[in-house]
Amino acid sequence: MKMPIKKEKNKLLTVDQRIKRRNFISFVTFFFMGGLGLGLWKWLYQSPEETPGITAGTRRPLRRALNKTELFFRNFFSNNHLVRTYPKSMAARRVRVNAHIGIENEGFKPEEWQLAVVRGHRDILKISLEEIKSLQKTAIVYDFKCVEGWDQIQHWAGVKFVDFITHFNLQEQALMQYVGLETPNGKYYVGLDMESALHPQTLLAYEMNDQPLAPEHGAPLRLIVPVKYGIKNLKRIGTITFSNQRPRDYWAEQGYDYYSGL
Ligand SMILES: Nc1nc2c(c(=O)[nH]1)N[C@H]1C(S)=C(S)[C@@H](COP(=O)(O)O)O[C@H]1N2
Ligand SMILES: [Mo]
Repeated sequence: MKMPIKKEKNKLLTVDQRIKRRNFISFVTFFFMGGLGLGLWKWLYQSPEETPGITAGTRRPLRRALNKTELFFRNFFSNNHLVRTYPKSMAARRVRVNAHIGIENEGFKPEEWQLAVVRGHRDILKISLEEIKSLQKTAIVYDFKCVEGWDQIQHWAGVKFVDFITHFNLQEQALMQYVGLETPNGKYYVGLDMESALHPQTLLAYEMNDQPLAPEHGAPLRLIVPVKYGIKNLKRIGTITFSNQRPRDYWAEQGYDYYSGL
């Protein structure tokens, strides 16, 4: 009769040992993972900040990861991809107005406005709205998306950016990597990769719903770049520049993604 009891005892012991072993493994794993996490955190925060300038300050490894994902998506969504368009009847009649940075009306005279295109050092081309309107007009009805979380189907018309480049002989400038656009007072500014600027759906728009642009929508001329979020769609363009370095970008300076593609 002794044997079964002993067996029973052994079994109990084994269960107990098992629990101990599990506990041990759990704790070791817990401390190891915790230590690893802490180590990574320390590594990140002891690594140098990225080169200051265009984008807001972050640690270099983080920016590197961001730039890699950006590159991946730029390769993935090539210029051949067109943004989905809609029939005109679906366009919103009451178009949302979102932000007014750089277009508050202190002293702005639309009738005196001219677009300044910086072709090179001390070489600025001035273009009137009439000249722009004399080029072939292109319209688009698409889903405008703002990073703040709203979207709306809107109808815009103007000249294709790529047609504008051809007409004003800016092909050489268009070989550069970036386009910079700024409001006349320089208070709002965006940088665009050249592929997106030359995308066949990108417009310099002067009409909305078949009417001249309202001031709050960026009269006399605004950018419509359907492959980007709203933040890049600069209202009231004053100056256009070309460069191989990223032009300054208002929201990228605040930490938003520089590319801001869809
Ligand atoms: N000059 C200027 N352009 C701007 C902005 C701005 O504040 N100032 N806001 C941008 C943002 S965040 C969005 S969503 C769109 C909104 O355009 P809408 O007011 O015509 O809807 O304009 C973009 N262009
Ligand atoms: Mo926006």
